[in-house]
Amino acid sequence: MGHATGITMKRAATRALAAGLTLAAIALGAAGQASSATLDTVRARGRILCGVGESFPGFFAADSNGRWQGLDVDFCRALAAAVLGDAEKVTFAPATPVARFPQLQSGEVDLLSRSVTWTLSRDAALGLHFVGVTFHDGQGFMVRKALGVAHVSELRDATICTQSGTTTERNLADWFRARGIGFSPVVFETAPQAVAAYESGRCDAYTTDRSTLQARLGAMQDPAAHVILPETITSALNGPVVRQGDGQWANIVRWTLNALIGAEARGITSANAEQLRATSTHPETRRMLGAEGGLGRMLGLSDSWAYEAIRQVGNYAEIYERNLGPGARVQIPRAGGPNRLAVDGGLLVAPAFE
Ligand SMILES: N[C@@H](CCC(=O)N[C@@H](CS)C(=O)NCC(=O)O)C(=O)O
Repeated sequence: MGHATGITMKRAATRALAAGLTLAAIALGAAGQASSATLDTVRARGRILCGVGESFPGFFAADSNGRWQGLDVDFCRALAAAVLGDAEKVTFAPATPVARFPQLQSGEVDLLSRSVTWTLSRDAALGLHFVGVTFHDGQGFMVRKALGVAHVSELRDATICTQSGTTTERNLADWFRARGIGFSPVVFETAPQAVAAYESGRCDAYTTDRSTLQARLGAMQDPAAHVILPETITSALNGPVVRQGDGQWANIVRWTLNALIGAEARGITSANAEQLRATSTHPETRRMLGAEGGLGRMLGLSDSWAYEAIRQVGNYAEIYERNLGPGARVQIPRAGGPNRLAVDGGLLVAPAFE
């Protein structure tokens, strides 16, 4: 009896503590929301400013009508739908890889969404904050077939074109140094300069993320004259970046990405989101679509934030297929690669919507 009472008392104490923590969390949440400088700025401006690169078809590139297209571009449209209720309320601001971090640090843009590789020094020492992974990539090499090279290790004393201010430049040096293989880097600020130099024969090889190699190969004068070597020398986790110190904005960007991936996992699409919001009985689907749970308010947004992102722009699979699937200008098959849901053998997974 005394024992049972002890347990009951402990339970009561635990409940009281939990209630206290919940209240503290709500108070903190409210304070956090009040201090999101970026969200306040975005709301006052009525638009999101999205930092992209100059041109990388499939990820970020203006089409013949001047409209930006790509996986990274669509992520910013989804964010605009989540935050402002309208996927079109976003302005794209291009910059070179060297200029992109100052562009974000100075407040010129609200985030970067442009194949930025997540590294410790960028995350910890540049005042930046990586929020997730939109595309799992890896560094590769392209050579002219006539060079007769089948592996990266055969590029001894080769001249290799790459871009400055990138992880690619650093990884290239690390990989060759670790193996005691000599080479000459030829570094350019923009991708078109690096590709043009390689194509004109100034370099024996061109190295960057494999997705870029694939995108550039299709646009070369004679694609059949070049080959992408089989080795991937490092993995590259690419995703959106915000400024450090605005936790609420980081959460909004992170959970918008989680919503796109989570929607694919739950079978929620742009076509069925409206119907599922009205009729689904699945608790997580209902919370994700704002039919119950108040999750949007916890982020400082409307409860229909994820619903608007999915309805207006689509889930991760729809965004991927639109920009990189069959029929797209650049095609990177999802099958067999890392950019599939974990349940399908890939690396994409979303935390719980609860
Ligand atoms: N992911 C690597 C490489 C980034 C990179 O080289 N990006 C190029 C190729 S996608 C780029 O932004 N090109 C467009 C431009 O130069 O404007 C990094 O974060 O450093």
